[in-house]
This record gives sequence, C-alpha cells and structure tokens, in this order.
Amino acid sequence: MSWTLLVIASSLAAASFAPAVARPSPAGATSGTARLTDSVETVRRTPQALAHGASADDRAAFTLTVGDELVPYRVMAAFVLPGEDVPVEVASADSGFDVHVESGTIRKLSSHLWTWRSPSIPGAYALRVTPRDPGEAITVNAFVMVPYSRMRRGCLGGYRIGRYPAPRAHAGANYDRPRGFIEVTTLDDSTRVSPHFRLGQFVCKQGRRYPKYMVLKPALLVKLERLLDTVHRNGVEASTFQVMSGYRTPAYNRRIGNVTTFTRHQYGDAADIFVDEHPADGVMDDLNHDGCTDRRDAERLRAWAEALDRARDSDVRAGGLSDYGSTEAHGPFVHIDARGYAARW
Ligand SMILES: [Ca+2]
Ligand SMILES: [Ca+2]
Ligand SMILES: [Zn+2]
Repeated sequence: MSWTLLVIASSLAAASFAPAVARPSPAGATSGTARLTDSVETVRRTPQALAHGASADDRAAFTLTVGDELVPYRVMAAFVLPGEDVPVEVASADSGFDVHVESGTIRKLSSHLWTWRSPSIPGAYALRVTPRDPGEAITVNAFVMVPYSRMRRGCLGGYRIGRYPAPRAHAGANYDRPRGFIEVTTLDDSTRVSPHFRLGQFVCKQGRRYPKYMVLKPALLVKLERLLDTVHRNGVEASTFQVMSGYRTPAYNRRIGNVTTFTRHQYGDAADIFVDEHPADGVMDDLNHDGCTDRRDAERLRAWAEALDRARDSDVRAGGLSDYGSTEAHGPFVHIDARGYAARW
C-alpha cells in the first residue's frame, strides 16, 4: 500500500468516530455487571465539540496511580497482563473514594490503596475511581494484554509481528521487549486511551485482517495530550492529531524500509503526527498562516514540541523529535516519541 493510501485510510479511520464494536463477553469475569461496550468509555463527542475542549476539564481532579503509571486525565488507558495484581492508589487528604471494576476482583487494602487482580481474558475493562463527595470520577480503560510469551515464530493469532531485538545493554527498560500485546478486534476501535485519542489511531497499518496486536505506552499519550494543549494555546483548532504511523510491528518496520532496529514505533511510544482539521483533507493544516502547507508547518509543530521537552515537566518524558517535509507519498509531519532521553535528527 502506498503512503498516499495510508494517509487517506488513516484520515478516513479518524473521521469515523463510531462506537466500539462489541467484544466477546469474558466468560471468567467475576464481578462485571455492565456489558463491556456500555461501560468502556468511547469517543462520543464530535470532533467539533472536542476542538474547543478546555484541557482543564480533562485533567484528573485527584492524584491516581494505576500500576506504575500516574493517571493525569479523567479518561486514560492502562496496560496490564492477565491475572496480574495491579496496585490502584489515590494520593489525597480525603479518604472517600470507591473503586469499581468491570471484571476481575478488587481488594481494598487501606483507605487509599486497592489491588486489582486483572481478568484472565484479554480485552478492555473499565476501572472507575469515584470520589464519594461530589466530584469527577476517573475512568481507566484497562487493557489486559496477551503476554509476549504467547508469540510463536514471530506470530500471534495469525498476525505477523516479527522479532524484537535483544534489549540493549545499559539502555534502560524502555528498550526491553514488550510485556504483552493489546488485541485489537476492529479498525474502528474507539476505546479512549486518553481525552483526545482512541486506540484505533495507533494500530499498525500492516494488513487488513483482525485481530491485530499492538503496543502503546501511556508516556506517549501524555506527551501527545500536552502537545495538543500547546497547539490549542497557540490558537489552532485540533480535536486530535492525525497519526500517520503509530505502532509498527518489527516485521512492518522492516517492510517499509526502515533500517532502524530500535525504532520507537515498535515499542509503542512513537507517533508520526500532523494537524488536519481546517480543511480535513488528509494533509497538514497551515499552522503558520502563510497560505500554504509545507515543511514550515511541520517545523512550527516541532517547535511547540521542542518547548514541551525543554520545559522538563515531570509529566512529560523526553524523547525523539524530528520534522519532515512532503514527498509524493505523504505531506509534512512530525515524529515524536517518549524514549526517555532527548534525540534529534
Ligand atoms: Ca488539512
Ligand atoms: Ca504554512
Ligand atoms: Zn516516526
């Protein structure tokens, strides 16, 4: 498939904010009451409504940690393994919080600490933390992944993933092989992974059959949300970013001619993005208002991302950044990732 087709396909996919298609009901669920598709938060607002969405409204009203990850937004994703004991902790002076899980079992250890035994069946399960006093709940769409060890000869469920390189010495946990893979059952998977992004935006373009399998890291989502916030502050309307390339399987990465063995795209913390709202035509908008779309618009987006990395905000993980001009295959875009240290090219 050509890059042009990929861009068109991804913009079409982003245009269809369809509700999530029902997944098979988990048979082993112990405490679920609502059906999955009713309670896993999906994108229901229109792009127009989101374009003006005040980011303060999306921020979590209390400090919540699920597993090792801080949950800074009212809707966020977490990625866990089957049957894993996941700590759920609220840091707050108030002690009145309730935790409800759609599946698996929750145990209360103290007024601020719970542990969630995740279900054994891969899928997306809502975990909701609600303050007893009036206040906004936080919904974590928790994805139970398929463990990495289930991969056989580079394939999982008939889907080709390929080989991950042996972890780099001294490179840190960011270069470890993934713990598991998120199962994606439909192109239109609109399960929200953060206030302005949904799972389907990051799926690898490889093949058309489902299920597909992918990796996604909360650090990327937080960084994209913060960049989108910067974009809004600079007067640009954008309901989300167009993700031209999110997750890439090692097999796909090789096939498209990328020779980088350790590309962040295969670790789920990189995205090639552009703003495409006015007009929504599959290419970057005129961000610098000079009447045309070219590399300078990608440079503008990159400069905003650069400022974000420089601010050294503890929420935002440093990473790679680069801008690209148009070719016959694609329009201008920016690569951004959250590898843990700054990289420029
Ligand atoms: Ca456009
Ligand atoms: Ca321009
Ligand atoms: Zn990239």
